[in-house]
Amino acid sequence: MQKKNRIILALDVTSRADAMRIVEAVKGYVDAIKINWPLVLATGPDIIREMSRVKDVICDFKIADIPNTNKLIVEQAMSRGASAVICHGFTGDDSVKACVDAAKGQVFVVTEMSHPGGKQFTAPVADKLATLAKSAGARGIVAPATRPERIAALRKIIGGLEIISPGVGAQGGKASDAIRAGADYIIVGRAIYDAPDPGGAAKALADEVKEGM
Ligand code: 3DU
Repeated sequence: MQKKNRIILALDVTSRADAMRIVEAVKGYVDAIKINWPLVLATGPDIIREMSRVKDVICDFKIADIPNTNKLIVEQAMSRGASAVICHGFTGDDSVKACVDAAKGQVFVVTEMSHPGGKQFTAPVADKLATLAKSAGARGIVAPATRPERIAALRKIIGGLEIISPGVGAQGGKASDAIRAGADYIIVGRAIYDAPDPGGAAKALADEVKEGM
């Protein structure tokens, strides 16, 4: 994925027509498309291939199972054109390594989650999850734009790994704060796809990202 606008679109819509319309409007302002269960369950797994023809696709399946099941899930995503996947780390190093092997390293591990409940169970172990991501050979981590100070702290643990950061807009985080704290990319869903003018909203965020650089 080309690091240009530093925005990953979270395409959490549930119709193919909406997905196509939004991607057409914003493709000049985002570097990748993140696909989660709502879109895949609504339209079928071939949407991964279809979107991958427009932009790099990250499959955010929050994979969290035993190593063999993780491997099977990752193989299905990658064979349909995904460039990377997102997995949980609380399942342990063998499960994360199974994802890393199956995705040839193209894995982001969830650390502290961005929503309020993320403080309950994920925040206390986030540093350990970041350490695990590094030792397992992952490409990067997912860290909260709603708590930029945590992005900065996790950056110190992972060094040069990538940070992709959800929580901008609808969850209250600011794009420029997340980038300034050390995020490589912000992940944005509703603030783009629910906007009356998704293209304009994505452009405004791209401008704001530049402010944070
Ligand atoms: O809040 P938004 O609409 O901008 O969407 C955020 C996306 O990022 C959404 O797909 C969600 O599943 C994902 N995500 C988080 O919001 C928080 C995390 O800690 C990890 C992923």
